[in-house]
Amino acid sequence: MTGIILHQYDSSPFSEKVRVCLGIKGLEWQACDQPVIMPKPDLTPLTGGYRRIPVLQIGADIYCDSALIVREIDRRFPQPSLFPTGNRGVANAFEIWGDKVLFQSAVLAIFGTLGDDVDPAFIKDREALSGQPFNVAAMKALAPFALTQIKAQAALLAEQLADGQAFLEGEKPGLADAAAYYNFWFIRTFCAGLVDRLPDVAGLDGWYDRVAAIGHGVRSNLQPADALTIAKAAMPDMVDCLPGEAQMLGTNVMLAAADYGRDPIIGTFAGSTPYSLSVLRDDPELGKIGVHVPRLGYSIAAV
Ligand SMILES: N[C@@H](CCC(=O)N[C@@H](CS)C(=O)NCC(=O)O)C(=O)O
Repeated sequence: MTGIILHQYDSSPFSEKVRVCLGIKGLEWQACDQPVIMPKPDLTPLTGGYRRIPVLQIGADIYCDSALIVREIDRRFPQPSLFPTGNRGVANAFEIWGDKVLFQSAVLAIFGTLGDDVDPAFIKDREALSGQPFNVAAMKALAPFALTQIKAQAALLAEQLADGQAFLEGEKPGLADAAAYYNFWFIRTFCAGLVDRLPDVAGLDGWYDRVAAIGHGVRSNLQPADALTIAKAAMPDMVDCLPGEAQMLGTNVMLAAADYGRDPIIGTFAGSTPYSLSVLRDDPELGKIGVHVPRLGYSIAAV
């Protein structure tokens, strides 16, 4: 048993990135399905307020954000590596590009195409999440442009595959593949017909099929109530702390995503690495919970 619990929902693109990474490693894991919109009464007691998906739980440790989740999985289960050539910079850059640039175009193309078919409850929820209007008319107008951008991004990806290599970093799949792939998966899942295949972009369809064939490892399902029971019965792991931040240990801090879904996570500062920040929370029902966020894209403030 790996103890990996992924709080997710099947249609979530950032969860698909993690699921492919679990597939690359062939790991056993448990999917704990959470609602697509608020409220999420079985998730926020674990995170302390963070509502986004996916969230990784291992015992009483909670890892927020796919960027931290994939690195924590790679740390605990190093082989096969998500950085197959050891050139971490390449995968890091692919991931940031996939999560920001390509994802933004995918969102515009998908919701601009779905247009008036988008569920009003979903629109209301995502407006609260982003703090901005979910402007269907503007998305509709921008969808054709977004599609041209996706095709242009696909052509850049294809350049990387042009020498006939199977995956973006060579013969072995890694995080770079997962981070690029999930965007095309997102488009195909939600808008079949939009960019179903990309016959003009040599090599891309073959690469997509190879990544899809990796699968998701060995998945079983877990009920949310059981995930809470597991957290209650466990204690969080000890974490390291950067020497320059040791004076903050034990003080009350607030962590929050800086882009959207900024619900604060409040706890006592418990540690840090160059890539992550950790707090310890004392939940009235669950006891001690460690919550970890990436440093990149998250703020920390004293409370
Ligand atoms: N940077 C975050 C972004 C996560 C994100 O935006 N997830 C979407 C679902 S794929 C989400 O949380 N939507 C709102 C919700 O599910 O409540 C990550 O990589 O995990």
